[in-house]
Amino acid sequence: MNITELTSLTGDTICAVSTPQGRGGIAVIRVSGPQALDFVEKRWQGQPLAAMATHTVHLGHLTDSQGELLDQVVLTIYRAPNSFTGEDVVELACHGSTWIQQQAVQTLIDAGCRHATAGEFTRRAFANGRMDLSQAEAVADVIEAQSRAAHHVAMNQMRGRYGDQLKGLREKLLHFTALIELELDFSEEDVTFADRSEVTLLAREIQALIGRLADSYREGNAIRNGMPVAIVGQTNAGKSTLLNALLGDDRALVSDIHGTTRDTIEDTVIMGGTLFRFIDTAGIRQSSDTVERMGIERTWQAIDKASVVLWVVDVTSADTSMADDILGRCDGKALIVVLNKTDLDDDFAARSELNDLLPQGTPVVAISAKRDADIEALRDLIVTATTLPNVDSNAVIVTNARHYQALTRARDAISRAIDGLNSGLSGDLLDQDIRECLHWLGEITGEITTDAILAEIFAHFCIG
Ligand SMILES: Nc1nc2c(ncn2[C@@H]2O[C@H](COP(=O)(O)OP(=O)(O)OP(=O)(O)O)[C@@H](O)[C@H]2O)c(=O)[nH]1
Ligand SMILES: [Mg+2]
Repeated sequence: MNITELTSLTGDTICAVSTPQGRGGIAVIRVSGPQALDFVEKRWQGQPLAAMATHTVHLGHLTDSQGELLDQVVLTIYRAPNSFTGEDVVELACHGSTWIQQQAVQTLIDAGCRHATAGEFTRRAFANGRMDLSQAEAVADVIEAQSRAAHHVAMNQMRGRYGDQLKGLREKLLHFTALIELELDFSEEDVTFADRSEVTLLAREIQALIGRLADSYREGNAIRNGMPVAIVGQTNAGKSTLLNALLGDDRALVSDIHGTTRDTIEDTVIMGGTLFRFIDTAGIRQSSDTVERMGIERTWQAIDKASVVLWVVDVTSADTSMADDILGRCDGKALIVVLNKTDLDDDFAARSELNDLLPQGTPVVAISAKRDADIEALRDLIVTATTLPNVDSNAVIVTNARHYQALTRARDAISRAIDGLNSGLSGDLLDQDIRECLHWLGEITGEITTDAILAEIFAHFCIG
């Protein structure tokens, strides 16, 4: 389905409560569509809507279909095309009782509106060219953002910086195809494009730009879903107790039985303005139990995916035999050694042979997870050990898994084109790779998309 067909779907007028579900001081009901003004007029007592200028605010009353007064409301009018959806939009701010909200929506439906589906307002904004698909998706991210960093990245995307970069890439690719086609035009005369170096240079530039965007996803994912911090160590070291202490919640089961945690347990918390995702793991030990071994395999995977690794060592039974295995997996990650149960032995750090095993400069912190002692010091270490992306710069950071997938495919396609250039592949075959690259970039901004993809994207919106 293309955009023109989509637009024809937007013929009716929709309404929905746009503020969160439940009771509140006020609630806002949004109406959008070609008959928004007519339908609201039927239930409105106040200055006629037809006489209102766009972007103005009016006090009046909303009635039910019998003409009974429902509420005093504040009406804001946005005339097409200068509205969020690009259609005529009316927003009614009423008192936020759940009954008023229900009745107000009901009376608008009786007047001719249809109840909006999830994401429909934003989908219309996209269909009417008010924003590209990446911006529409950013609307959901802005609503979902739980930290300053996530908010900043989503705002950047919603304001279109990302779309601009993709547009720039698209233009470069089109220039590339033009150069290749020029070569094709001359192919009958058996002349190859005199100098392919210009084309190769351009292809490399495109590859680097796509690569930078794709690579930013690791950071982007951490910003959006939480910086992953794996809590690992031998069984009974106090990992689950530590998870609970960091979360301030009894999230994981704790017991003195070795091997209590079998599967990874995750939860998020904001520290220093950043969202962290703590992952408690199955304790590492030799085990003949199949299920426990599966759990320990997940522990290693959790380390691989983590940005920060907390290696919890029980000072009363410190076993350093796993040091090599753990250290060997921590390349490029922030490792913090957490000496736990110091309430039972507070002298361990001084006489520990662990110090010789650790790479120089590895931060070591002594705590008691059970007594909640020195957890704050550990929190500080985690925050400082994490290299947070500089979100204040305006660099575009990819946070969306769908975009990452499309970028990876676009990168594969441009890499194939570069290989083809190096091996003297004919122009028409190069052209295919470039068109594929264009296709994947177009999927991100929504120039190329299917109705199924759109339905999937917008279904994840709350009403909005
Ligand atoms: N004295 C003391 N005991 C602790 C401390 N932290 C944890 N414990 C105890 O150590 C035992 C094991 O704690 P868990 O948090 O279940 O240990 P774990 O590392 O998650 O163990 P597995 O899930 O089996 O790998 C429990 O009895 C805890 O109460 C501490 O700081 N001091
Ligand atoms: Mg545990």
